[in-house]
Amino acid sequence: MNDYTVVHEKAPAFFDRFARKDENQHQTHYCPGCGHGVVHKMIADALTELGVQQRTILVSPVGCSVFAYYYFDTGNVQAAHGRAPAVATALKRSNPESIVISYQGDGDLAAIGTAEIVHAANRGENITVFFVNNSIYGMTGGQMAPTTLLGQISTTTPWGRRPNNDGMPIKMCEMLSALEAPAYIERVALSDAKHILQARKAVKKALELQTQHAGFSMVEILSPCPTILKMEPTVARHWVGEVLAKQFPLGVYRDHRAEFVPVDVPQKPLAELLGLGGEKLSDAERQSRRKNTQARTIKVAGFGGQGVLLLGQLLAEMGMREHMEVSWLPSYGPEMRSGSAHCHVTLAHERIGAPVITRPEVLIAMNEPSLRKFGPMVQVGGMILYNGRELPEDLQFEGTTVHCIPASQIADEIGAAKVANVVMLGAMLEATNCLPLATARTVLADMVKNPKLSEMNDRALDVGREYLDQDVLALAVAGPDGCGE
Ligand SMILES: Cc1ncc(C[n+]2csc(CCOP(=O)(O)OP(=O)(O)O)c2C)c(N)n1
Repeated sequence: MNDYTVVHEKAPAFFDRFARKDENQHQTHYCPGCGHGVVHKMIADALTELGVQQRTILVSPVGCSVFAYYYFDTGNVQAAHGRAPAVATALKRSNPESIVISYQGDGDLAAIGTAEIVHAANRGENITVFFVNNSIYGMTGGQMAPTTLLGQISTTTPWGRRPNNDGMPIKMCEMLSALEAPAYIERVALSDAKHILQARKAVKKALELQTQHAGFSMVEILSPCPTILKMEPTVARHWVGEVLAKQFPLGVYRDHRAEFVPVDVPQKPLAELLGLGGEKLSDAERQSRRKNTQARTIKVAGFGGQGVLLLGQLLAEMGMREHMEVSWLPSYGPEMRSGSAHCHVTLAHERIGAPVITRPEVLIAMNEPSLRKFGPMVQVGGMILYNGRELPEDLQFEGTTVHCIPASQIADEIGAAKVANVVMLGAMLEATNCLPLATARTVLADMVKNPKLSEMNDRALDVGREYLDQDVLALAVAGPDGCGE
């Protein structure tokens, strides 16, 4: 009698139904005999066996790998060509408990994405990479890949790959195992049942190591691509074992499980590393500090040279010192000066999901083009602080409080045009109460070393606040849609 049961069922980690047009629903995206489906099944089974499906995020970049998100009932992120290890790094670092998989083809990983994979491996990122090496660019119709064999014909090597023209096939396992950080690297092949079982084990082991915080793991899977190689599926499978595996020897290239590379050591908070108010706060202290601050999404916009990006940095710095979660995302043209520039600043009490702000609560518009461009994006109930005496006649922002502060003019009177951003900072702090004034003073003093400028900044901060106060009074008379004056 058998002591095992054969179960025919869909792997639980797959969706019940994959998204295809109804007339194609009977078949997957993959060609008959393609290795991707086999690798999918191995990963899906391993996720179930390890009980990690619910916390798994799969990154599928460009190539036939991209179809993976139609099948895996996990978190799915699509990455640009070659960038999956970088995206996986961000996902893992921001969600350390997640299990992050980078699922890549050979064109993706070993050509356009060479830098990303090398550096992710070198940093010992605690992610798992499944590298499906079918020796060719499959999705785009058979161009040469870095792993194409010598003499192998492809659409870009019609006479066969020649070393003097096309270089030698790149062996990624060998190359990455020259680095110190990776924990586990193995090459397997989908050539026959025995090797497929070996591949299953390797896939599971790589994922298991990630659950143990062991560091970077990668399994290279030599895989058939019958359509592009123009072979019958069974012939393609044999070719993988008899030809491809000769060039890319199977085996374990790195296994640090026993030594347990300590790449996941707890890190100090950034503020502490930078020597910025890095005191440890208890939850209660943090809670009470929150009373001094308010979460805000802020966009600062103007032209290069107006201190737009610096103003964003000052705000982020202040938030950090107040133990807030902060992000600062700059955006500027290639010009050094006078091009448009803006930045997104999030001051939050919770972890920040994404630094991009599409609908800011507060806009600091340092010039008219920025006001015109970003003013309409401000949230209803939000606030615009405009560097100008009054709004241009044709502009109105319904449901938004607008304060006009002639910051550039005030800055000139103080003695330096460049403190206009600090005038706006003073006004903004007064209008929103999002950060304590004392913190602004300390940050300015720490960041601006020139004593004369420092004095002017202090003055600018105060004048900005005072101007805003008058403006609020005037607003109470004029109504919320215009600038008070
Ligand atoms: C930036 C960029 N360059 C080129 C392409 C075109 N492109 C799509 S798939 C692919 C090759 C993928 O080959 P591989 O990673 O080996 O995956 P396979 O399809 O063989 O599984 C290329 C070059 C693209 N989508 N994006």
